[in-house]
Amino acid sequence: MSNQPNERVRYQGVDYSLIDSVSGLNPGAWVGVRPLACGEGELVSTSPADGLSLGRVDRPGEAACEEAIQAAANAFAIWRTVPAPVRGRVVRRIGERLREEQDALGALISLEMGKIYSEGKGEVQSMIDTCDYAAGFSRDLFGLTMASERPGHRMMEQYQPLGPIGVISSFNFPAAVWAWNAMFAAVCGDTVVWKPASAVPLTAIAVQRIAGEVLQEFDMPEGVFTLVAGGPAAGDAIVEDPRIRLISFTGSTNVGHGVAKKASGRFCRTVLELGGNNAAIVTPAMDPAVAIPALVFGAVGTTGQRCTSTRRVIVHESIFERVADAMVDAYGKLRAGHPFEQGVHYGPLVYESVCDDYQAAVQRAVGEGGKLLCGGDRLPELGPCYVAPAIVAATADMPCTQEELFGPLVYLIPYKGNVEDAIALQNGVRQGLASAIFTEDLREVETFVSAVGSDCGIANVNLGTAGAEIGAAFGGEKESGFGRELGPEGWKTYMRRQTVTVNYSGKVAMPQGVQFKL
Ligand code: UN1
Repeated sequence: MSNQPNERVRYQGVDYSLIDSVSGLNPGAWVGVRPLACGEGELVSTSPADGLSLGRVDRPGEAACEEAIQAAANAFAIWRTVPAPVRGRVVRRIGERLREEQDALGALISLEMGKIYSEGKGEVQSMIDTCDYAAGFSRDLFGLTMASERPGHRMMEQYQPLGPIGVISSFNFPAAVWAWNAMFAAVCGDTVVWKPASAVPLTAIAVQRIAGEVLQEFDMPEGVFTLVAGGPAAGDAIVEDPRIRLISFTGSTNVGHGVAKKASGRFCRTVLELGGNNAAIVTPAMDPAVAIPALVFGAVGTTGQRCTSTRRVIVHESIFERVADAMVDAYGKLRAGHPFEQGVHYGPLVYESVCDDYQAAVQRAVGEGGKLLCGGDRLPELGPCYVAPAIVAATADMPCTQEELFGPLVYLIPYKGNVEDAIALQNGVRQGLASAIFTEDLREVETFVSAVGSDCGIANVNLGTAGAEIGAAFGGEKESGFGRELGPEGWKTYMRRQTVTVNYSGKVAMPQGVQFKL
């Protein structure tokens, strides 16, 4: 795939076609295509790729948040009555619009967040696929009927729209996290209030405008999709507001913990996609032609800024040197650079301060006894946000290996013994999002995916930890979060489950043989 965006995206002059203006001030809050009055100060969105200012955002305050949430509540009253397959048509149309805008939106994602252009476009592809998928199941949303123990009674369960939901998304998938939640929710009859990460407000504004235009086209309520971008108070406003019936939060375990506490305090449903500390096990029965490229993409792809990125490679001691050499060798072939540059494997980290954290983490690993095999430096010739990915030979007892660092730092950890010993190391952390094993040995594969195997939400065999497909449920265990996005029956998360019992017998009957005569 070319790393060059098409001519509609004028790099540097920046006419992304999707945001209002670069010289002007982009409103941060929207109800459909209607901008709200903001005025809480200005946020400048700057590209980590080259430090260029991409656009200015007028930050929403409390009043704008209130207006957005109320609009979502008002829209819900109508949207829930629109037949689900018709809601599905709206979502399908959003998918069509995203197809048309894939290059421009992919480029905006790459510039604002820093991922390489093929990943920027890939993120939009994931949104398109989600729209197709959600449009398809808009004719499902099915319940079951059950046999009643009472004569002349029928029992069934059905799924009803839940209400306005809040999507609080992360910087690393600035558009797709919204789609994964909002497209499912919209088909289910929910309305969506979106609070994106403050590093990526322009991408959110572009997506909001596309979705808002489709609502207009279908003459649907503008408040089905609302946005509050760049406002410091927006996250709390959504989490604490009783009108919001579900919070889907993607971000750090730390912040997620606060969200979970507040939301559960008011008995609000949550989906939490939090940090991973993902391991890949490499056994002596691995195929290096499969393992090495997958390990490198897992650790370095998206500059190590996926919650599914590979942080730990747990290698059998007998092949440790071989795997370490092969990885160092592969890292030598990696090219960092501007996301639009041809042949570049990874772009910048999102902020300069993240580079400081990254270097501190490398130092810490060395301080705890790790051996730096390669990388770890800044690449100032490229810009202040670029770093060279690091490989550290470590041991599982080093405290740093228990924590997630959001960047391209991977620990190579030896294991002795058999696959059970490797699995124990893998599972021996607080997180449980994604995991992988590289082996051609059937016994090892089956052990890894058995009840005593990986304890993570995702268990991959002969593929890396990162790079999930939307057709399967996505989510983690332990400190990596709660609930699932996407996948079969993923829609149930966004609906209210209701048991219905109908008595057509003309008589009164209690269950369990209870007698109650008047
Ligand atoms: C993937 O690895 O393809 O924030 C998906 C994240 C995740 C998505 C990762 N919610 O990184």
